[in-house]
Amino acid sequence: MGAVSESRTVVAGAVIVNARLLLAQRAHPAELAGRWELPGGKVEPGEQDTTALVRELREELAIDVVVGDPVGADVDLGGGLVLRAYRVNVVSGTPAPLEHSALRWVDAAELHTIDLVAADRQWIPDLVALL
Ligand code: DCM
Repeated sequence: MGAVSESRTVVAGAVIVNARLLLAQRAHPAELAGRWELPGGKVEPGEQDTTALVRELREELAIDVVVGDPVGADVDLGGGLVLRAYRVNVVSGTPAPLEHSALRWVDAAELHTIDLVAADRQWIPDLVALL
């Protein structure tokens, strides 16, 4: 029995290695398929953001990460969802697209040209500052 004002957080991870950012290509739903995002997913009720992001990146990319500082501002996705990004450092594994169509590493110039999902576009200046 949740309050009407309750919102659900979606966490996303900014993996940066050698001045390149890891992006993942969405496979679904149809309106987002083919567009690129910072990988992540929904925080479960009662779960911490950091725990959720570690879990999601293990499930989606087969990597273990340590979650760092937030990146940019929260983005209102509508429908009671709020999207939040964090820097993450890979501690083991090599990213593999277990749930995405593809992965790619982009530098700052490429980040401006890529077809990001709309919500993630708001972080471009913050991400460029980190690259
Ligand atoms: N989402 C997004 N940008 C991301 C990750 C997720 O806009 N980097 C959105 C897409 C969905 C919702 O969050 O509306 C839940 O994501 P998913 O379908 O991956 O669980």
